[in-house]
Amino acid sequence: MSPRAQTGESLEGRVVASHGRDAAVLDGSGRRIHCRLQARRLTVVCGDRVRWVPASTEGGEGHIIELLPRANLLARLTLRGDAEPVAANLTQLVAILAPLPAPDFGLCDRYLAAAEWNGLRACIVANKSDLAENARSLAASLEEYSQIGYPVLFTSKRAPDGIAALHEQLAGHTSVLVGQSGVGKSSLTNLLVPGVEAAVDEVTRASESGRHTTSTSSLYALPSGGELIDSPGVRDFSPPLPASREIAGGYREIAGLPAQCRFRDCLHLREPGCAVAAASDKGRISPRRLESYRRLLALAEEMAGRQPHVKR
Ligand SMILES: Nc1nc2c(ncn2[C@@H]2O[C@H](COP(=O)(O)OP(=O)(O)O)[C@@H](O)[C@H]2O)c(=O)[nH]1
Ligand SMILES: [Mg+2]
Ligand SMILES: [Zn+2]
Repeated sequence: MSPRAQTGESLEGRVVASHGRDAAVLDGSGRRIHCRLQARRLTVVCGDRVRWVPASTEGGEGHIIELLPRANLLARLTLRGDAEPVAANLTQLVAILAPLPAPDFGLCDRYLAAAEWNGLRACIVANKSDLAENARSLAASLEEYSQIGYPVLFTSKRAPDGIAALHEQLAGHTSVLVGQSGVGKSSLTNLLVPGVEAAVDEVTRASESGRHTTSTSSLYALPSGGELIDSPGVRDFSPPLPASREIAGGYREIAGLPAQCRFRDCLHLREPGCAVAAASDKGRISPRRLESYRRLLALAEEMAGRQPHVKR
């Protein structure tokens, strides 16, 4: 596009839904504008700040011409090894688990690691607490997370007090709800955001022209002043991985251990004099979390095209 076409016309907005080349943008007065992406190379996700230009013909339509700098970006690794953006400009990640589908704690660890690397606050929500028997064993498994400082909240679409506590946790934050398909992200969103169903319909309609199916994220304003992003369910998730020595930064109990390993560059695998392995032997670090860290490290090495350290 020529620079002249942009002059004096572009406005700032916030992406509240995106789907292929279509996006819904909130303008300064809270009006929802259906926008198309102007340039091929542009991709936007929920939470993005953009500059857009109203279409000359109809009202309520426009083109996104520029993506403004992101404070942070939650992304996922695709099977091909590319980083695919999920949501931007977040302050909190909410990892949701449930007794059903069977909880995947490795998945939860990878979400939490993504939060740590992005400097986001994080908490865990154990949903479907009405499924009594299984919910109790889930609660027991989640103790290792509360021990390392992650708030663990218990919710059910049938119990208002859990929802009230979740409201408090979300107040004033831009939060993304993440977790396996079927844990209840959308159900919780419906309980947290009044009138959300209408907005969901609107997003679906705006994207009907697209060739893709409906899985998409949406950002909603919370009554408490925060914002909530409901992300599409996943079967698996890994964030793009940093260099090997930075993987531990995704595991706060490992990163927070006073540096007492014999080797300064210890990766806490099988090095002699490893303080992390010792802490795990003494029960101060969860052996499961340490194993989860080692698996993620092995994946990082594999992605970097090196021989993994762990060969057994
Ligand atoms: N028993 C029970 N079922 C729930 C609860 N929350 C959601 N569900 C059910 O779990 C299924 C998946 O919910 P959904 O919100 O679509 O999950 P999402 O894929 O994470 O968005 C639906 O059948 C919901 O009715 C809950 O608190 N208790
Ligand atoms: Mg959903
Ligand atoms: Zn070590």
